[in-house]
Amino acid sequence: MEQTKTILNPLIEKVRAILEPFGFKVYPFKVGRYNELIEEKYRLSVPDDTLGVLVLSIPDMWENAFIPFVKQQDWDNWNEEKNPLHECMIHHLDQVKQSFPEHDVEVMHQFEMPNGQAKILVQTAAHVAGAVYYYQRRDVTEQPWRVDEEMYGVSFHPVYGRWISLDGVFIFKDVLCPDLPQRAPKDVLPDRNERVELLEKIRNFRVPRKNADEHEEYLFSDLHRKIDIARRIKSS
Ligand code: B12
Repeated sequence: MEQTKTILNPLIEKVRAILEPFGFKVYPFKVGRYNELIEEKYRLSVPDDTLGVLVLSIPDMWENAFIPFVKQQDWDNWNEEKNPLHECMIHHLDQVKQSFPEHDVEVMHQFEMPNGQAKILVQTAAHVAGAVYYYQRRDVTEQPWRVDEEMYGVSFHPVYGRWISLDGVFIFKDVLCPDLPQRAPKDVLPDRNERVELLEKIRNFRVPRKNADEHEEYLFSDLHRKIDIARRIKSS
């Protein structure tokens, strides 16, 4: 195991240099801080001081990563069971893994659901990494909802609001980061009523740019239509 004081900054900078040009952002965190918040069944079986790196994408990812990826694919032979955006994520996150042959890196994608259970809870990971505040029911005082009403939490980015995707996490299994400072995420909605509104109806909120229309159309389409959209992009 390597202590990270000397290697942590260059390591994170290297991950940034690989991913940021494509519209991704990366944030380190200590896995123990993630594990201590969540139920046992979601915990990652690594020592508490293990280095995790959260990856999220901002709207630029569509033009910088997805469209170029789509243009490179052979759509006549596309496997119709594969989600093009997921394949794009696999491609880019694998580039990072391959750039660290000296380390034991596990890539966990947000869409991985072995046995129907998310492998990684990216909203909690993004919160402990200080990247994005994860607003949950528990963050609202005097809750206006029934106890049995399901309210999903929302990660709300200080700049892009909801126009982000929390894509996954790298676990550097052989890198310990006992001295990594914990950064609190920016609480951009300290007001109770704003939190209620966010959880009830995710809104646009002072954002510099939203997802492209085609990006949104993609996200809200079934797989068949997603592949059609990718084919349309390729031929445009
Ligand atoms: C399964 C899933 C769904 C399911 C169920 C949703 C759910 N939240 O359970 C369904 C299909 C309904 C769904 C729908 C959508 N989803 Co969804 N979904 C997921 C997925 C893959 C796993 C979520 C999960 O299983 N959570 C399990 C539950 C138990 O986790 P939890 O509620 O957060 O509870 C934990 C925390 O409370 C934590 N905890 C406890 N105490 C504390 C204290 C603190 C301080 C903290 C931080 C945490 C914490 O412990 C709990 C676990 O033990 C995630 C990606 C991922 N891998 O995380 C995306 C994800 C949550 N979905 C996302 C999106 C965008 C959507 C949709 C808008 C998609 C769409 N196009 O329609 C809809 C919106 C639904 C809605 N009304 O909000 C985004 C949310 C982004 C964001 N800004 O928050 C995610 C993160 C995917 C992504 N790429 O970014 N989704």
